[in-house]
Amino acid sequence: MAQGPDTLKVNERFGPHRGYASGTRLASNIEPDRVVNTHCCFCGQQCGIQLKVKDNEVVGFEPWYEFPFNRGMLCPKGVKRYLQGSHPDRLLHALQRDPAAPGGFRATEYDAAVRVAADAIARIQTEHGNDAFAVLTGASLTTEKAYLMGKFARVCLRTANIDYNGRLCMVSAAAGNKLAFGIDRAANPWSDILKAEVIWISGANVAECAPITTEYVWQARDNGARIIVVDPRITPMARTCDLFLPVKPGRDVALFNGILQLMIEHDWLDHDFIEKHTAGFEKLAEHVSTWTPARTSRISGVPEKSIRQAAEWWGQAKTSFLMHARGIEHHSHGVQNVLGAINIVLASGRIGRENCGYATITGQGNGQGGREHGQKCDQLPGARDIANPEHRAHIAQVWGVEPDDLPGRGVDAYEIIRKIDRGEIRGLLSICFNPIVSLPDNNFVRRALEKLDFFVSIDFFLNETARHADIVLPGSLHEEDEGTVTQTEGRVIKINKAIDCPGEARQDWRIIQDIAAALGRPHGLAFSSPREIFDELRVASRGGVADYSGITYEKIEKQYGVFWPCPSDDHPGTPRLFEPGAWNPIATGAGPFYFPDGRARFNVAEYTPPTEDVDQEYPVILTTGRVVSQFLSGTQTRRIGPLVDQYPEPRIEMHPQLAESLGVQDGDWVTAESRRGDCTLRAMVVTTIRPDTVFIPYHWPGRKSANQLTISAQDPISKIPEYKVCAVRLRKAEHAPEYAEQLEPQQG
Ligand SMILES: Nc1nc2c(c(=O)[nH]1)N[C@H]1C(S)=C(S)[C@@H](COP(=O)(O)OP(=O)(O)OC[C@H]3O[C@@H](n4cnc5c(=O)[nH]c(N)nc54)[C@H](O)[C@@H]3O)O[C@H]1N2
Ligand SMILES: Nc1nc2c(c(=O)[nH]1)N[C@H]1C(S)=C(S)[C@@H](COP(=O)(O)OP(=O)(O)OC[C@H]3O[C@@H](n4cnc5c(=O)[nH]c(N)nc54)[C@H](O)[C@@H]3O)O[C@H]1N2
Ligand code: SF4
Ligand SMILES: [Mo]
Repeated sequence: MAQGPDTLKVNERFGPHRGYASGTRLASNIEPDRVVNTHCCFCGQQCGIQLKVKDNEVVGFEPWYEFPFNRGMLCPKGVKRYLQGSHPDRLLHALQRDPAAPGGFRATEYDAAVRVAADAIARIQTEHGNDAFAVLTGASLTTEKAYLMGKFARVCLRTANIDYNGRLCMVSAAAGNKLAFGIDRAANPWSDILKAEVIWISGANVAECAPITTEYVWQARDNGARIIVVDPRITPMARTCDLFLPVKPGRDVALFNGILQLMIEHDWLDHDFIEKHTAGFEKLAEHVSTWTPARTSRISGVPEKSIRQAAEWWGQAKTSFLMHARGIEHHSHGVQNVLGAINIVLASGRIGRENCGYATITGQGNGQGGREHGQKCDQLPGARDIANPEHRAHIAQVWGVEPDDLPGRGVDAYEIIRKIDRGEIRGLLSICFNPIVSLPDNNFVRRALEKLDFFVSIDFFLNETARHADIVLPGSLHEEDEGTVTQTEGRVIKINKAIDCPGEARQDWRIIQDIAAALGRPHGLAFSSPREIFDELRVASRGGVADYSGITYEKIEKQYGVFWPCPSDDHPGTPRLFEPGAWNPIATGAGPFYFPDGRARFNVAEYTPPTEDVDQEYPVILTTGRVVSQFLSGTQTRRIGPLVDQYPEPRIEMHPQLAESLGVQDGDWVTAESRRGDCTLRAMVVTTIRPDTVFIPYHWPGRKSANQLTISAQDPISKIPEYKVCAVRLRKAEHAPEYAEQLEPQQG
C-alpha cells in the first residue's frame, strides 16, 4: 500500500470559508419541503431533532419537543450538525489511489472499485488465510449495520479479526458491568436522576460531553440534590457542584475503596440488600480494610476531609445516582475503576429502584447498541459470547451455517494494528473508524498501516486514515439511511432517512453487500432494507441478554423508543433494570441480577499505578479528552465552520504554578514530549486543573494530535487503551512550530 499525504489540502479550494460548511449557503428560514423526525448524529445522548429538507438537501433543523429525553434541547454540535452534508469534501465517488493524481487519488467507477476490493480480499485470504484480512468498524453505525458487519466478517470473510472503535470507548464499562451485574446497560432511565438526593459523577465532563445530562443534574440540584464531582480538572459541572474531589489521574479505584472502607466503618450499608441480592461482600470488605482515609488520600491526591465528606453524604443518602465516563475507564486498570464504582453502589443497596441508579454515560451515538450485536472480536448478536457453544449454535442456525464454520475469538482493535505491523494481517477493511487520529501512539499506527498489502475504507469524508487506503468507497451520512441506535439510557430509537445519498455514494450496508456479492459469497447478505436486517437481528438476539426480539420500528415510533430487554411483542420494554419481577432469562425468578442465582457480584477492585507513572525524566501527567464543540477524531466537526471558530486549535491546559515553573504564559508555544513523540501547542493557563497534570483535547490530526504522545498500554480485561495517563515533560518552545499556520483561528 502506498503512503498517503497526511494533510491533504482539499479545503484550500473552497472560497472564503476555506471549505468549512459555514451556513452561508443555507438560510435557516428556507421553507422546507419536509421535516423529518430523527436524532443527532453525534454523541450517545442521541437527542431528538427535526431536520428540514428541501430538494434532497438538509437545510436546517427544528427542535423536536416531544422526544422525551432532550425535549427540544440541543448542544452546539447538534445545532450545527445539519451543515456537514453540504460540505465540499463530501465523497461523491469511489476513489482509487493514484500517486500521480492531485491529492493522491483519482475518482473511479463504483463497481470497478468494489471489484478491486473483492479481488484483493480473495487474493490475500487465499495466500495468507482468512484471518489475514481484518475488519475495523464503528459505534457511530446503526445497530443494523453493526450487526451486518459482524455477520459479514464471520459468514462472508470467515475472519476472526473484526473489532470496533468502541474498544477505545465503552469496553471497560461493559466488562465491569458484566462482571458485577451480568448485563451491560445503564441500570436506570435518566428520569431517576431527577429525585436523587446525591449525584456522584466520576471522570465525566458532563456539561461538554453529555450536555443534555447537565439539565437532569441541575433539575436534581433544584430538587435539593448534592452533587459530588471527581475529576483532575474543575470541569464546568464541577464549578457548580457541592463537593469536588480533585483526583490524581489513574487513582480512582483507591478513592472508591477508601469510600467503601468508611461506609463499612460507619455502618452506612444496606445489610438487607447485601445479604439477599449480592455475593462476595466479605472478601471485598477485607480487601478495603487497608484503605484508610490517610492511605486513600495519599494515593488519590484527594484531601482526607473531602473523602470523609463524600463518604458521609454518599453513605447516608436515601436515594442516589452514580455515573461515570471515560475519565475512570480509559486506564490500564479501567475495569478495576468501574468495579470500584459499582461496589459503592451495591453496598448502598441503591439500585433497581426509583431514584436509585447507576450508569456509565455512553460515548458514541450508538455506543450502546454498537456493543451488543456482534462487531466486537469476542461477541455474537444479543450480547452473546463467541466462545460459548450454545451461543454459537443459536447464531449459526439463524445465519444458516454450521457452528464449526463460525470463526472463534479474534483480537482487539489495537492488536489488529500490531498484527498488521508484524505482517500477520495483510489486508484491512475499515468503516466508521479513524485510527490514525484516535489510537494511542499513533506514529506507530501510521507506520503499521503503511505495511498493508491492501486497505479499503468506507466513509463519507476522506479521513486521515482513509488517506492511506488503496480504495475508498463513498458511504452514507446519518441522514441518508434509516435504522436504529440505542442511546445512553438503553432506549432503542429510530434514525429516519431524510435524503438520498448524493452522487455515487451508497448506504453503507449496500456497499458491504456489494463486496460480498463481488466475492461470490452473498450467502445471508442480500437484505433489501435496514428493516429486513433489523427483523433478522430481532430473531438472532432472542434469548440473549440483549434481547431485542419484541422491538419493532412501529413500537419505537409509538413509544418514543423502547428500552431493551424487550422479549416479546406485548412487552413494553425495560426502562429500569433489576426491579423485582422484571424479565430475566438468566436468573429465571431467582433474583434481579443476570446470574443464575440472581445475585450481583462484589468484585475486589485492585489498585495498581498507571503503566507509565511520572518520574524525574518525564515529571508531568498528561491526560486527554474532549471539548464541547469538537467530536472524536474531528472528521466531521472540523469541517463545520462555527464549531471550528468555537475552539480552533488544541491547547495544552496547565495550572499557573506549572506554567510559572516553565516560564510560560497563556498563549505561549509549549512542547510536550513523551517517550513516544512530541507536540508543540499553545499553552492555556487555567486554575481549574491539578498542578501536576496537563490536559490536551485529542480531536486534531498530524502534528497537532495528542495521540502522538499517548501510550498503547491496555487494560488486561477490556483492552481499552490508557488515554487518561502517561508521563510527559514540557518546555517553552523557542519558536512557533512549522505547522503553526494550520493552528491559527480560521478567518471567515
Ligand atoms: N463535545 C463532545 N462530546 C462528546 C464526544 C466528543 O468528542 N466531543 N465524544 C463522545 C464520546 S465517544 C465519549 S467516549 C464521551 C466521553 O465523555 P467524557 O468521558 O465525559 O469525556 P473525556 O473528556 O474523555 O473525559 C472526561 C473527564 O475525565 C477527566 N479525567 C482524566 N483522567 C481522569 C482520572 O484518572 N480520573 C477521573 N475521575 N477523571 C479523569 C478529564 O479531566 C475529563 O474532564 O463523550 C461523548 N460526547
Ligand atoms: N487521546 C485520546 N484518544 C482517544 C480518546 C481520548 O479520550 N483521548 N477517546 C477515544 C474514544 S472514547 C473514541 S469513541 C474514539 C473515536 O475514534 P474514531 O472512531 O476513530 O473517531 P471518529 O471521528 O468517530 O471516526 C469515525 C469515522 O467514521 C466516519 N463515520 C461516522 N459515521 C459514519 C457512518 O454512519 N458511516 C460511515 N461509513 N462512516 C461514518 C467519520 O466520518 C469518521 O471518519 O477515539 C478514542 N481516542
Ligand atoms: S452532540 Fe450529543 S448532546 Fe449534542 S445535540 Fe448531539 S446528541 Fe445531543
Ligand atoms: Mo468514545
